[in-house]
Parts: sequence; structure tokens; C-alpha cells
Amino acid sequence: MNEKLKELDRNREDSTDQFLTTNQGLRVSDDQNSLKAGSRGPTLLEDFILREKITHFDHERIPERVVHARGVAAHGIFEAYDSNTDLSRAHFLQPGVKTPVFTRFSTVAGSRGSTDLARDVRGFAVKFYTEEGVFDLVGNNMPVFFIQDAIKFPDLIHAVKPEPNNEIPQAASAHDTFWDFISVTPESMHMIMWVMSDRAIPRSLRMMEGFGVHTFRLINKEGKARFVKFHWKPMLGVHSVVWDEAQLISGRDPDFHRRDLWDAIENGDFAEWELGVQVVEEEDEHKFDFDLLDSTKLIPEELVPVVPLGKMTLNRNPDNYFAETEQVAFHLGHLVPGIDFTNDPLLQGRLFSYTDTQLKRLGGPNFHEIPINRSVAPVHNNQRDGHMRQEINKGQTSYSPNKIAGGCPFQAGQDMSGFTSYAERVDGQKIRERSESFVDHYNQAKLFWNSQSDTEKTHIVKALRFELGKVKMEDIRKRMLVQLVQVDQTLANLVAQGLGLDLPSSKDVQLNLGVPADADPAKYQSKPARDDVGSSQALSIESHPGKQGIKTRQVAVLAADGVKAADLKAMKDALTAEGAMVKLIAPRLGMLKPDSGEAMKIDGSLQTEASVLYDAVYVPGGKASADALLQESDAIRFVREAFQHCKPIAASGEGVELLKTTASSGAEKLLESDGVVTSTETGGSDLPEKFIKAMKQHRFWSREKSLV
Ligand code: HDD
Repeated sequence: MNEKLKELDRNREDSTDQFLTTNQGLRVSDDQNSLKAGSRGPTLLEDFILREKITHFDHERIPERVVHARGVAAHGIFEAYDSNTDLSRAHFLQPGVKTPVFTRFSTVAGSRGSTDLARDVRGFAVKFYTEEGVFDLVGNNMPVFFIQDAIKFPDLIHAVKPEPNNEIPQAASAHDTFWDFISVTPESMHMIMWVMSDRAIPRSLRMMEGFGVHTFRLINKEGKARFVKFHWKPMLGVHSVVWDEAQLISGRDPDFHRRDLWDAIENGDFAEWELGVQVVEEEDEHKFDFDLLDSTKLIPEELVPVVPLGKMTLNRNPDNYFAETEQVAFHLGHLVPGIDFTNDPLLQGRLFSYTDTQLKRLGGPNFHEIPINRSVAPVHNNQRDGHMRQEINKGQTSYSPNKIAGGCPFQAGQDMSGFTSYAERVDGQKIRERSESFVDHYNQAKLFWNSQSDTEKTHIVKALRFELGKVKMEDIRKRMLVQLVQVDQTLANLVAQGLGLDLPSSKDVQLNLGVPADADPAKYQSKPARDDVGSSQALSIESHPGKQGIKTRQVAVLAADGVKAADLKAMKDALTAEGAMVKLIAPRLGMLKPDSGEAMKIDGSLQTEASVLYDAVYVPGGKASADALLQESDAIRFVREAFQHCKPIAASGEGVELLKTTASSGAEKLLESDGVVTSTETGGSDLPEKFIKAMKQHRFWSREKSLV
């Protein structure tokens, strides 16, 4: 058990074998009937037990987060690697140091009760409980952001949230106000490419990257500072679902990601990421064709590789959602010696927003005393009082300097882990202006587009057709086409075709409405993307390393009574050996009678399950089983959907008949499709091996119509 978990024990409550009491510890003999004047008479005001219970209930809710309201979190540990000691003096980055963490993932736009599978950015916030105090790395699963300056954040969020007159739509960017804002905010185009890509619909929170987004500084023991960008790389690789699937999952299981993380941890399949940094020497600050302080830009990994610093393992689910996941309070300003900020104007504004929002959300200045937020490093200062103060500060003084308390608490020098801000030289006029080095909005959007495979490009085009198709005002669609033309002609063309619109003829259109009243608009107008921006492999999911394994992948086995036990066993054994999770799904719940051997427990019925909740499907042999499934439209839909979503499918013996029935354009064509593996023989068959090989590929995009 790590330090933080031990410390949390102070606040854990367990009612096992205990009496029911009031909040004052009074044992209650009847918690089900209120105190009345006669058994049919009015309830008495005197009933303090009723009043306490109802009052507490009435006050149970706190404001949800204004953004990132829907989230899920887990405890874990971060272990620093033995390398790179020279980069930062932060204690938690020193070789072999293990630090407790609490990590919260989230969607951005939706309310607390919205679906996990919204097309959206995912928050990736990690709280490190270090020996030198709390360090929060509050990032996203995309390395860039929509806007360059924090002052625009309320506008961005107002545009994407449900529209204010009717509060529609929930957890969706596919509506007029969002695209209206984007169509006149060209700096968002790079981020738009990411949000329209499959990165916005992850298969699992365990299978997505994380990024600190801004450029930060690491400072070593000698005081040498370097610029860095933080990266989290998932050990399971990066995987996504397809958009049709995402929409279906939102109905079948809106808690899909939350459940996936919870179940994996409960099963002992701990989620792991490697933390790395791209390092830029101070003297190289201006050697790029973009500004390191601009959060709409990334540093291509071909230019600056990611250096690994350590590994995070999430290995324990919270005990209580509200106490931990809801009350955890992240803030970029939770910093430790050895790490510091840059002047990125998005970062600088965030430094104000996070504490401010916790004051509202958690109700006062003592939110750092809530158990999940408490530092494991001791806290001593002269801050006092406030709502719900927990700490009982001893002594006569609460100010400094003082003599009465011998000057305590003392200030700490750098040699005692005292924090000092990096002494960056700053010199400038006080001015509300965007640096000219920020005025390039399309080159990296094009870099992203160029880096995608044809399948990934097709998905981006389809996403834009969907999103803009939901927009009602045609002039917004047209303005978006003008934006897309600045990025790439083919992309814009394909989107225009889907919208039934003509492509705008000129690239030279003034599009940026975010220009100050007295400024020269030309100074704020980005040029269209250059033709020679090239590509970067790291930006494509398909070329991402780590695709090999099928560990924790969910496989549905469709069967009914009479299923061939030998088929099922061979497949299950092979898949389980590779770490996949096999679920037996039948027309009904209970026990399944195979053609031989013992009855088997059914994990789910065709009514409770759906193909979108699984990564792959297998239909074993056995005539009675296959005949029974052929009578079930849900079984046919199960396989058909898995095929449409390009998933691996296997069948053996009579199970192949079910596959044939699901074919929309010829049974033979279906059986020959990539990722469909079948076998007529039982025992000694190499079907499990072939199926595992197919599953390692994740999806078979040749089944999908390419638009590019
Ligand atoms: Fe933010 C929450 C990530 C820009 C203001 N943000 C929040 C969370 C994440 C991020 C992961 C959820 C933390 C949790 O799980 O509790 N935010 C980002 C990233 C950004 C970003 C990666 C850009 C690089 N955010 C941003 C700006 C502002 C905010 C520019 C305001 C000026 N963010 C907030 C907030 C939230 C928040 C209002 C809502 C709940 C909270 O802070 O605790 O303060």
C-alpha cells in the first residue's frame, strides 16, 4: 500500500457489522418511520432523525465541473526510470522513486451524466503526491488546443456546450454555435483535425495518449532550464472505435469507458503509460517555424524525439466516487521544485482558473484538506479558518515574521526543497496583442492531415460531414469550407461533396473575426498552408507502435444449446492464454448445454449484449446451436454489425452458416473478406491461431468504402 492510500485510511468508513447511527453517533432504532402524532397523524417537527436525514439529502449535490464534468479516476503509482537524472531536480523524477498518483480521465463538453462515447477531447489529469508536495499534470489526449489565449476559453466553451435557449444538444459539438465560433476562429483548425479524427472516440481510456499540451520547463540541480512537452504513451497502444459504433455504444452502455477501466483494474489488468518529454534547449527556442508558446502547435517527434522518464500504473479503483473522483481538485499551479511554467498565454490564464473554479465547486478555500486532495508532504503555513476547516492549528501565531513562535514555520531555501520560480528575464510593453509568431493557423493542420492513412482521412471527412451536416445555418457550413480550403484542397472538396455544396473558389478570404477593434486585420490573417509541410508518422494511430497484443480485448462467443464443446474450449483456451476476455452469449441466461461435457455458465444474453461492446466475435460449431441462433434476429444483427465495424470474426463448423446469413452482398464475398476466419474442421484446427492474428490487427478497413 502506498503512502497516499495509507493516509486515506484515516477517512475510510466501513459499516460492516456496525449499528446505524445519526451523524452525532446516536444509535437509531427505527430509520423507516417518521415520528407522528398517532400512526395516521401528521409528522412532528420534533423528529430530529427525519430532519437530519432529509436535510443531508437535500444538500447532497455540488456544482458539476464547468468543463470536464464527466470523469472517471483511479489510484496508482509512478516509478521514475534510471535515466535522465540531469533534466529535473524534482524528487519524484529521480531514479527509482515511486510516487502515488490519482488520475482522472474525462470528456469535456457533456454533463456529469452524459455518455462516455461523445466525439470529444478526453481530459487526462494526473495528481502526483510527491514528497515535495502535490504536482498536477493537467493534460488532454490531444497535444494541441482550440485557442491560443485563455481569455477566449469562456467563448469556446459557451459555443460547444448545449445552446442556451433550449439546452440542446448534450455532449455534442455537432451544432450551429460550435461551428459558428470555429468558422471564425482559424487558430482552432489544427485542433479541429484532431477532434474530427478517431482520437476523439477512443476504444478505451487505457488505449489513448496523454499530453501536457503547453511547453513547460524542467530545471535541474545546477539550475539549468530546458523547455519540455509532456507525453503519456499507453502500453496497450492507441486504439479507437468507429463513429457509428460510438453512437450505438452511447445507447447500449453510456458508461463504456468507465466500466472498461474499472473492470480492467478489478481483473488485475492494470493500465500503464510511459511518461516522456520532448526536450528543447533554451538556445533553440526560436529554431522552429512555430512558437513554442503557442498551444495550437506541437513539436513533430521527428524533430524532437520523446525521452522516457518513468511509468505510471493505475492499479486501484476508488472506494467512493464522490469523495475521490468528484472532489479531486486539479490545478496547473500545483507545482514542485524542478518544474516551471512558460509564458504560453493559454497556460498563464489557466493558472488563475483552476483554483477559482474549486472555490465555487467545492465551496471554500479549504478544498486542499479534502482527503483526496491532501498532500502527503506536511503542510504548515499561516492560512487559517474558512468554511469546513479540518486542521487544528496549534499555537499563538498565525503570521510571519514572528518572534513568539521562533519564526516558525520557516521558509525553506533551495537546498531544503524550497520552491523558487525560474528567473526568466522578462521585458516588454504592457499591451493586449497577439504575437505575430502565433499567426500561422493552417500548416500544422495540414501536417496532421498529410500524416493520416487513407482510412483515417476517410474518417475525418465523414466526421466533418456529420458535424457540419447537423449544422442548420448554411452560411456556417460555407465558412467552414473556406477554412478547410486553407488546410487542404482534397479535404475541403470531399467535405463539400458530402454537404452538397460548391467549394469556395478563393483561398484569400478574411476569416478571423478575433481581431482587436483598432488593429490591422492583415497582421492577424494567417496564410493558407504551404504545399511542402510534409508528414509525421507519430500523428497517425495506424502507424502507432503497440498494436501487437490482444490483452484485455473482449471477445463474444455466440452459442446456444448443442454448441460443439471442443470448438469452444479450443478457442477459449487460446484466447485466454493471450490475455483476452471471453464472454459466452446465448439467447437466454442460465446454463448452456453443449454437445458433450458439463453445462457452462452463460455470461450475457442476446438482449443484454451487443456487438459494439466487443472487439471480436466467434460463432462455434454444433448444428443445434447454429440452428437456434439462426432463429434469433439479434444474433444475426450481432454478427452483421461486427462486420460493418470491420471487426475480426471467426466461425467454425455449422457456425459458418450464421455468418453467411448476415451477408448483405453475397455469402462468399463475406467469407473471403479480410478479418473473417472460418474452419469446417474441429480439433487440430488452426482457427484460434488465425483469429488471434486477426485480432492483433484490431480492424479491417478494407471492408469500409474509402473516400480518399
Ligand atoms: Fe481546463 C478542467 C485540461 C484549458 C479551465 N481542464 C480541466 C480538466 C482537464 C483540463 C483535464 C479536468 C480536471 C479534472 O479531472 O478534474 N484545460 C485542459 C487542457 C487545456 C485546458 C489540456 C489546454 C491546454 N482549462 C483551459 C483553459 C481554462 C480552463 C484555457 C480557463 C481559462 N479547466 C478549466 C476549469 C476546470 C478545467 C474551469 C473545470 C473543472 C476544474 O477546472 O477543476 O478551471
